[in-house]
Amino acid sequence: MAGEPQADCLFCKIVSGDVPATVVRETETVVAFRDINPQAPTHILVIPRVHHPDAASLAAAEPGIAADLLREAGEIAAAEKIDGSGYRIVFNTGSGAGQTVFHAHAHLLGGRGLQWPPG
Ligand code: D5M
Repeated sequence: MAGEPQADCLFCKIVSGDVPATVVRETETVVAFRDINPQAPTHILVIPRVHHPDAASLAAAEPGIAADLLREAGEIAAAEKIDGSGYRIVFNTGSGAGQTVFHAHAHLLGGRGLQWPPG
């Protein structure tokens, strides 16, 4: 069922604690942890506890949690002190855009210059 934990989902396992992660923030609705393959000095993934395959699906099903996720990303950016120089929030959606984990997640990237357009 939509939102329920999926046995084969890596990020559901991080939410449950079955897979370890370097968690930087947890709330009732979201968990944030450092990306295992960082693309910037600060690279944090912010995910909902509930399972939805991508950000748009999450927003359609649970808009309040999608808003929580964005607000927490901004608060983490401030806590990591990357808000002054600027940061990026990225939702890769679909394998053609580089999505490899099909549990909604925001990449929070900062701490270096960020090019536009992204690759
Ligand atoms: O982003 C999926 C991201 O998930 C990618 O940047 C690597 C990261 N990843 C994969 N496994 C882990 C673990 N175990 N801990 C932390 N980060 C992880 P996507 O947009 O789907 O390509």
